[in-house]
Amino acid sequence: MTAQTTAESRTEFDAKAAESGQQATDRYFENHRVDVAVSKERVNVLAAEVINGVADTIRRHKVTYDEFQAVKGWLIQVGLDGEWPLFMDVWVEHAVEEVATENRKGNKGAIEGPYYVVNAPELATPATLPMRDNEPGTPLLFQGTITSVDGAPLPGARVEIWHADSLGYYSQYSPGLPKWNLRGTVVADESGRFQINTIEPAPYQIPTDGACGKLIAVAGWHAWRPAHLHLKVSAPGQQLLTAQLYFIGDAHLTDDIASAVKPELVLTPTAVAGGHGEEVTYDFVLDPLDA
Ligand code: MBD
Ligand code: FE
Repeated sequence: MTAQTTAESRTEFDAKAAESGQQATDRYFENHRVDVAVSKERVNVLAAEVINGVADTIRRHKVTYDEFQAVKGWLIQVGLDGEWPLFMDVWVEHAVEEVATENRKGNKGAIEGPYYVVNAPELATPATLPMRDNEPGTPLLFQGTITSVDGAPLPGARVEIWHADSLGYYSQYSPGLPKWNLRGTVVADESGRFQINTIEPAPYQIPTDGACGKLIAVAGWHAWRPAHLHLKVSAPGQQLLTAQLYFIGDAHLTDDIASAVKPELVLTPTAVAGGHGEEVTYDFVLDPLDA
């Protein structure tokens, strides 16, 4: 299984972590549509409720001017550090995901997080994700079948997959990695089957050197997410599934800083007989578009 990475071995990562926050801001508009119309009625109700919620908290806890100015400075710093994507995805997205998928009959999903990139290279199954020569980490064969809710295999299904390397770095967000390292779009076969060769990611510590890390430190929280694979699974006529998969035995399954673990999303890999590394089968069930 993925070993717990110690704080000592993360020095280089920590030094560069603020850059991944800034990258997530710089790249956000490339990878997301934000020109979505939200009605005046919705903005009025939601903005007023959030603002009133803040005022209620201030009154209930008798927040002081010093605390108010400290928070204002911190909010400014989140933006200067480019960490709004990180903040939103760690502390807010899980609730949006729960609401968006509450009526789903197929697979449970999970949050997208800040490090998705559109248009990762297409790979036929059986696929090996782009990785460096001697990419560190336990080899992992991840395979499964993609079906509809009535059990029919889905031809034309695709698995977009992206994950951190064995030190917790994401390509295009941490410097020094090949552009598409550990990212790919795997095209399943006619019976919806896919096989992906990769390596097991490390548990992930969100950047500790920026404003989000400061909040975590002063609140006495920890910065860890369990090791995870990110996925977007799609097929013609089916709803896109955004999910993450975790690994049994991970120390942070029960206290993910991003509140994004669900029991249905935990993998139990087994040792490959006579080989090296691990393998695991996980099947995806997609909901129809019109549901
Ligand atoms: C990640 O890799 C992640 O998945 C989330 C949700 C937040 C920060 C880093
Ligand atoms: Fe992640």
